[in-house]
Amino acid sequence: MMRIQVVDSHTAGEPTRVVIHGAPALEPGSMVELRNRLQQDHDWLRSAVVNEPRGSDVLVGALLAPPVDPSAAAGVVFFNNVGYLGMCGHGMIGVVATLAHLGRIGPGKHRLETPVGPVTVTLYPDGDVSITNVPSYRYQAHVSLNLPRYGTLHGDVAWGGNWFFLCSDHGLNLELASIRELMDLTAKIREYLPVHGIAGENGAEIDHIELTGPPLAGGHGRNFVLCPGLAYDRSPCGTGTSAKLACLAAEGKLAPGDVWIQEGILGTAFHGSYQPLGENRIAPLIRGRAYICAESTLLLDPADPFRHGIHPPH
Ligand code: PYC
Repeated sequence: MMRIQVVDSHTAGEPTRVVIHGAPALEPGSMVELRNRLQQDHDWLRSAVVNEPRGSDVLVGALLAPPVDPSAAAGVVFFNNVGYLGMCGHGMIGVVATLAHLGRIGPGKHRLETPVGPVTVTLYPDGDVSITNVPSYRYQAHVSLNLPRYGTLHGDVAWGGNWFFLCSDHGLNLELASIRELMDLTAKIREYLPVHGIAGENGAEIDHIELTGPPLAGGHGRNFVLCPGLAYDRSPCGTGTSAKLACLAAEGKLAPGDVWIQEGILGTAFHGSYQPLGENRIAPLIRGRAYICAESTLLLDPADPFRHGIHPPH
């Protein structure tokens, strides 16, 4: 029987499962190298940890690894039901809460390495966590889409640690009652973009779709985010909030240091602000809170045909 120890948390409703023991030993390296090795040689770990029957499409996994720079608290590789994520905002808040729960870090500033660059985090004495995310930017503005049944829609392409298409003229209510329509439209946008050559910088695939709209719970804006494996983010999405901040900054709609309260589809919120970095880049600061909800041992029985998870078609 193979045993993998995990700690589960949720950040504003979105779950994170951190693998703390039992993963295959990987040769030390940068988080890009580790992610590539995991993907090439041990992708079963990703699927066993986050997919059914132990997980679900919505779960984001995180593997802790020794950092390249020994002064960093940890390295992290994030993954989901279909692959790997460069960065994950809610997941990073979950990782920090998990490291604190395990007694590996205390309140204060820490650095963590990710495949898309180092991230500085602050753990506050009350349990809140803020992340200074990787440099974020709007890459393209007001891109037109012509979607059958929906007509002409527009959106911005932005980087917030993952690639996002952010659309505000969708005409839908950003409420759970509209979840089927929200899923349908965002899945159609997701399909449309590569077919029509709409991509991030250097042709990068845009794998997160973010619908934005007015707040409903006292914040400044609300969003609905479709993730790469076609699950929707229950939280306001840390990298999606970073992409939104980059667009607000590019439009001159939010001044450096001013707070933007980003609601997600459940009505939970992240507090965002930014500092300009020049050349249209910003350093987003995202503040939120994760709650630890389980400490478990996953059992992988060699006789179990689903020990490496069920791979649904996506
Ligand atoms: O919080 O950045 C985020 C995120 C990405 C995918 C799911 N959550």
